[in-house]
Amino acid sequence: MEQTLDVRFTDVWVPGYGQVGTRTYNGTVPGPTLRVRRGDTLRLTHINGLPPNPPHTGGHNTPHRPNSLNLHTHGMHVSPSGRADNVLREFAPRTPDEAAAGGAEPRYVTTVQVPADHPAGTYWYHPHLHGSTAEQIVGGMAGAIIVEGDVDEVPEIRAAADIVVVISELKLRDGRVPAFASNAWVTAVASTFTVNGAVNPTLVLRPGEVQRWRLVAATAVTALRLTVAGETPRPTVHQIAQDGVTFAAPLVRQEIDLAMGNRADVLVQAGAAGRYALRAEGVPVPLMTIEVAGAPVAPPMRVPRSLPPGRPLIEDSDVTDPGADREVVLHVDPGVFPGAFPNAYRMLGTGATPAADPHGDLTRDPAYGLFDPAFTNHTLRLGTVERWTVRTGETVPAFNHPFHLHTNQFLVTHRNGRRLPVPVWHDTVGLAGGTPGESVTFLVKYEDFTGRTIAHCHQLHHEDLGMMQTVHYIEP
Ligand SMILES: [Cu+2]
Repeated sequence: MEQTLDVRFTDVWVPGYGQVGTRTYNGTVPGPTLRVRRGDTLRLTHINGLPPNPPHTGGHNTPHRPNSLNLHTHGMHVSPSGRADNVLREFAPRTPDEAAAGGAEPRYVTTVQVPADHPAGTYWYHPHLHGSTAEQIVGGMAGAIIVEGDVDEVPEIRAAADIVVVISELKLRDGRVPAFASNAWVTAVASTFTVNGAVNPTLVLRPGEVQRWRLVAATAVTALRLTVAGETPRPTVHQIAQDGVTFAAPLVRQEIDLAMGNRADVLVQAGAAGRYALRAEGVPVPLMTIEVAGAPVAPPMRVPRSLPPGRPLIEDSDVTDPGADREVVLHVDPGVFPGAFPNAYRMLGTGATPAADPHGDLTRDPAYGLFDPAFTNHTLRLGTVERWTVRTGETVPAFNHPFHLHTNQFLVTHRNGRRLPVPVWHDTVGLAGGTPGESVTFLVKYEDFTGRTIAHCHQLHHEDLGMMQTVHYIEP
């Protein structure tokens, strides 16, 4: 599968909002949906038509190079090295001299080999260059990746309309994304939520119809608790996959929690005619209006009883090195640094980036627990199964630090120390604050791909400000 992704500032019409001038893939928000089959090669050519980067004088854990990018195939189990899903590359724009001389806009080739046994499901892509990720994603740079395969052949699913629902969270002021110039940016600039590039579009189902929605939380800042609102009988939501991995059977859900970066595939079963809304808790405007109208489908469409599971489960007894339990804490220390970015966004616990001066005041140490690309926080040996516990150090309940590990999906077995009735595969998992903040425990097997990549908070401005670690997958 081949696709050119032309990145430049574009004027985009956002229905329900108006004209927006922003960085786009191919002139649209969201970018094009990429469909691949298991075993295919995804060949992407990025053209960076953005202007030269402004000079940067702040530290490396403050926003910088807003017009450089790269590519992340979020959630996919593919190589993080070379010209594949390598978020340590930089796709720079022209330099000021090159732009002044009218030189060609640079092109960058990415080749992602999708394994033949890759779980079929819903993934997404976005730029992931440290220092510029948040500003680019809140401008709408994101798109869905669909990996086609076995689950699509289930008769009830094959019969359902396949609808990609990309939820974007745009940070706009007067139709522009203000530069990420201070911590206040996140709260001072209101979020505008769009579905497939429109504010509150309408989706129509017929009574008795079942549609498959691929919900993508292409958001940077806000965790979404989704519900279908309206008079009963409301359409029924059956979740069939989380983060691209199909369940063993559909699960009826009253609400769907999507932290930033999560996906959920759902089968939506429409009953009586009526108007309903897909709502996110705390967001005043519906994300989408759902209209059930027209001639009933006869006989009513069905939801399958069982599904081909996307990945086999792993067990606690598979943990190969019981001494290798990792515990990671995502924690913000406010008011540490001078200037516009006073907060220290840290990852503490196992593998934390060490302090420059271990005898100094750790809370004032700009190295301690912050991202350092030259330091390896976690060395992870292929073939081993490990257990991680990740928790948040936040006391404010609304404050969410979603944890995202690149390259290997992980099986969440516990939340807040309690075993889940059914463990769930994730690549990103939300951690709400509170007293105490939430924790999750997961099992992960490092498989197939060596290389250096990252684990980080998917509240993406936190990542740009240092809430990120390096992981190094190595040969057994
Ligand atoms: Cu965070």
